[in-house]
Order: sequence, then structure tokens, then C-alpha cells
Amino acid sequence: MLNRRNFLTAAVGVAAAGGLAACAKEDDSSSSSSSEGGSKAITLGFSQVGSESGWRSANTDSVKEAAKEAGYTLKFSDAQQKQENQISAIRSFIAQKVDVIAFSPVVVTGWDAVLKEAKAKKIPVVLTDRSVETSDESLFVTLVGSDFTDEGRRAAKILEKVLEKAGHKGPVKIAQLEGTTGAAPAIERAKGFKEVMDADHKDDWKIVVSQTGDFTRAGGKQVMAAFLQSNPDIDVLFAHNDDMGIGAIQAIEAAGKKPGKDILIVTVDGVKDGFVAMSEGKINAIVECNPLLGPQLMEVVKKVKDGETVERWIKTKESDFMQDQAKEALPTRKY
Ligand code: GYE
Repeated sequence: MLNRRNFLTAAVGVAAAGGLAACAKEDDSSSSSSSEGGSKAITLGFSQVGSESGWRSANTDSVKEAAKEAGYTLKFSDAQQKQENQISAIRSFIAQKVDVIAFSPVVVTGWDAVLKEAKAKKIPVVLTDRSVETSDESLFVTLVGSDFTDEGRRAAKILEKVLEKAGHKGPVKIAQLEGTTGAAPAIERAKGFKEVMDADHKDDWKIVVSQTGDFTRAGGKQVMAAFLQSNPDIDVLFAHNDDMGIGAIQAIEAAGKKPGKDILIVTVDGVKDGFVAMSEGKINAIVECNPLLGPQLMEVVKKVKDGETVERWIKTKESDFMQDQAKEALPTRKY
């Protein structure tokens, strides 16, 4: 996985990718126009995770709109949350000799072989949203996306405020709805949350149940219903995204409890439906994770194709929201 503390400019990797990009132009037999000055239209192959959440839909729209705006030819492929579909899509982009490949990897491991194939054909790869774990850092140029570990930390910090506001005293029994197993945001959000918990709440907080809901509403609902069966005395739900939180709210209500009161809820993302649930008092706080990565991604893709140096990790700026900010913030939400 990308070293999250390493902000070094990946000069070597990027310079190599720039060279690669230049070669890719020559390789691309379908390009008839001159490539002088880097003005040739860019063909971008983009492999999306799926359509599992509101975040993902907003991200897809952002990528499509930004590609159109930039005048790129976008080859878009939806992997339906399956790694094998992403690998096939990347192989097909390589066969089509696209200029740059961008993808949001569904899980962190298992990419080396296909990324080596892209490298062999001199096609630079830009990661977007999620990172990969690889032994060879030259297999991708950069990551455009959020700091998920920090989101986990922020979730724990905002939970402190939520508990205080609710006047909760004594031990805190926490249920965690994890994202897709093996996905960077699931691993890192859990890690960041635990970090704060171990440092500051060793004695009072405890994660009593934790399971994946695969980032979907249906998953959140089903798993929360099971949690409530095994642990009816849960105080807090930390859901790795709004959609699972919204699914869980349905399960909590079906069990005759009040979400946001009997069970305090902190989620991540900040999609509109999350804000609606928060303005209804059912979610207590949301840690924002911005899906509107399209414009930044298109800028980076152009730089990579032109052989310019880019940072190894281009981070997204984000905020946190408490319930009392929900009504005011709702009309301003862009996704
Ligand atoms: O939080 C979740 C989506 O990778 C940041 O994926 C993304 C996550 C997002 O399904 O809603």
C-alpha cells in the first residue's frame, strides 16, 4: 500500500511514466493527429469499482463530466465490485492502447500482474480514490484520493463530541459496520478509529461487534439486524459509509429503537441522503469523504501524459459535520 506518511514527490516513477507516456503515443496506431505540444486528445481508460453507494454514483458522475469538460475520450467500465472484472477492463484498455489508465481498485492486493502488463506496454496508471498494496512502487504514478486512516481518526474524535452531547456516561459498546473486505477505505478507516480508541479510550470504549456490510444499504441493514440480535445493548454504531448507516437505521427502527438516540451513529462520506438522515436526528455526525475527484483526476492525467512531475499522493480536502450543522449544510451539498 502507498506509504501514507510519504509525501515525497515521486520524481523517478513519474519521470519514467512520462517517458512511458511518450512511447505510448508512438505505440498507439489509432492516433493519426500530431502529438506535438501534448495537444492530442487524450484517451483515458477508467475502471470504476461499481455502483455500491451514493458516494460511488457521485464519483462516477464527476469523472464522466470532468472527462467531457476536458475533451478526453473516456473508456468507462463498471466492475460491479469484482476484482476480476477490473483486471479484464484494464487488460482491454491495454489492448486498446489508451494513453492513460485510471482505476479505483476494489481491494488493495492482487494487482501486480496486470499492472506489470500495463508497464510493459508503457501505459501509465493513475490510482483514484483507493490505493493498492504492491512490492513495486513504479507500477503506478500517483494516487488521487482521501486519507482514509485520518477519516477513521476523525470518526473517533467526533464520537467523543457526540457522546458528550448525548450526556453518555460510562462504558461505550461500539458496533462497527466495515466496508468491503480488503478495500483500502475499510482497512484504513478501521485502523484510524482503533488508533484513537487504543490511545485515548482503552478503558471506556469497546468494539463489541464488527463485520462487513460491503458498503451497501442492504448489507448495512442485514448486518445491523444480526448485531442487534447478538448484542441488544449496543450504544454506538460506527459505519464506514453513509449507505450502510442508512441501512442500519432501518434495522434499528425495525427493532423498536431510536437511531441517533438509543444508538448513536457516526458515518463517513457525507452524501445527501446521509445529511437528510442527520437532519432528521438519525445520524449524529458525519466525516466527509469527497467523491468529486473528476476535475483533479483529469488535470493529473494530462500532466502524466505530458511527462510532468506529480506528487505521489494528491489528497482531497474534507470536513466533519455534527447534527446541528445538518439542516444548514444540506442545501449546499453537491453530492
Ligand atoms: O466511502 C464508500 C464507497 O472508496 C471512498 O467507497 C470510497 C468508498 C466510500 O463505496 O461509500
